[in-house]
Amino acid sequence: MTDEASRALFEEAKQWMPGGVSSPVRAFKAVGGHPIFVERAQGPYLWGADGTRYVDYVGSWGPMILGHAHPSVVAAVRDAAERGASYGAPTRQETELAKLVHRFFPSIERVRFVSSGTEATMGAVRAARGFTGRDLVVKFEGCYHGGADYLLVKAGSGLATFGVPTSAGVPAAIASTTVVLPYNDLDAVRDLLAARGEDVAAILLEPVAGNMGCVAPEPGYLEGLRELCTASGALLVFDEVMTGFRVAAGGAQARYGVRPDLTCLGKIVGGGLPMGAYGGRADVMAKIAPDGPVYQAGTLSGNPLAVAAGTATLRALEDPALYERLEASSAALEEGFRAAAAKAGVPLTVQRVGSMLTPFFVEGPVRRWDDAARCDTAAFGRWHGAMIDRGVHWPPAQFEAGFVSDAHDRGAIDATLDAFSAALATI
Ligand code: KE4
Repeated sequence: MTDEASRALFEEAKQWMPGGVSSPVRAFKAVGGHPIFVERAQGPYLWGADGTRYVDYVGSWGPMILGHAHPSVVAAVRDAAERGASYGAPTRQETELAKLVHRFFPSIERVRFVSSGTEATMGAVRAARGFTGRDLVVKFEGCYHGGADYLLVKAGSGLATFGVPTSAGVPAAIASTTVVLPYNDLDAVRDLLAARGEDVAAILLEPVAGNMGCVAPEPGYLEGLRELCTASGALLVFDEVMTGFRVAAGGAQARYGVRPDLTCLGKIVGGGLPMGAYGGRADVMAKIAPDGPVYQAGTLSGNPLAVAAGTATLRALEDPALYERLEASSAALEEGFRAAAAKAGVPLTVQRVGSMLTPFFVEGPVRRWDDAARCDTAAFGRWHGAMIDRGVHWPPAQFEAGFVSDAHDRGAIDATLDAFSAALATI
C-alpha cells in the first residue's frame, strides 16, 4: 500500500530541500519508493501522514532507546522549556549530566558536550592531534563518524597509502591526513604503525560497527588495538555515538572490557534532542580550551533542553532490568528473523549486538566492509518495501542497523515477525 499523503509531502519537500530531506539516508534512495512522513510517534510506533501505524526500528537512528515520547523525557523537556530554551551560560544540570556520563563510562574523566555526533568525533580527533602533536588519523572501511572532511574518506589505492575523498568538496590534501584500513584486521594496523607509527595521532573506530550494518569486533581485536596504541603513542578513540548506552549501559567498552583514551557519544546521550559529547583521559582533555590550546566551541553546546532529555533518558537506563528486557526482545527478533529466512530459503545473515541488529541479504558471516559489500541490496530494497506495506518501519538501507527500544513489547515483536515472514515470501 502506498501512503499517498507522504508521497505528496515528499514531492513538495523536494521543491525546497535537497532530496526533500534534512539528512540523505531519509530519502529512501537505497530502497526505492518514498519516505514515510511522520505525524507523531509513541512507544514503539510511529504514524505516517495518511494515519498508518508502523512498528518503528529506526528510532531516530538510535536515540529512542526508551521508545518514542517517553513520559519522563517529555516532562523533563517541557519543564526545561518553561525555564528558557538556551542561555549560552553554564548550568548545574550540565554538571549533573557530566557526572552521570562518568558513572556509565568511567573512562570519561572529563567530558565536553556538543550538539551532534559529528562534533563529538571532530572534537575527539582534534584533542588527539593536539595532545600528541601528530597529524595522521586511522579509520576503518565501513565505519562512519559523521561529516568532518577528513572522515569522509575511503581507502586509497594501497592499504597504508593516503585516503581518498568519498564526498565531493573534500580536498585531497585533507583526505591525505587519514589512512583507511580494513575492519577486524589487526595485521593491517600493525603494519601501518610499523611504517608510520610516529605520525599517528589516533586510531578511531566504531567498537561495534553499525554503519556497514551490525558487525561485531572479532575476539581480541579491540584488545589488540589497545595494545598497539599504547605501544605507539597513538590514542585509541572509540566512536560510541551509536553503541554508547546501546550495546550495554556502558557501551562497547564495558561489553568488551577495553578502555579507550577518548570516547565519542551522541544519539542516546541527548534522548532525541541535539546532543553529542566527547571525553576521556583527564590529561588529554586538559588540552581543550579554555584550559588548553585546542579550540572547540558551540553556541548550543550543553543546551538545557537537550541536557534535560539526556538526563531523563540516562536516569531510566540506570535500571539493569531494562537491559534484560531489551536483550530478551532483541534476541526474539533475531531468532525470528533467522528462522523465517531458513524456512523461506532466503540467504540471510542476521547479526546483532545488544539491541542493534541487521539482516544482511548475503551468506555470512559479515566481518568487514568487503563482506557487507556482497549483499544483495536489491533484495533488501524489495524486502524493505514489503515491510513498509505490512506496517514495519525498518532503516531504509542495507548498511545500517535496526534499533529495538524498551517500548517494543511482545505485541510489537510478534507483529514484526509476522510481517517479516510474509515479506520474505514476496521478494
Ligand atoms: P550525527 O552528526 O549524525 O549526530 O552523528 C554522526 C555519527 C557519528 N558516529 C557514528 C557511529 C554514527 O552512526 C553517526 C551517525 N549515524 C547515522 C546513521 N548510521 C545517522 C543517520 C543520518 O546520517 O541521518
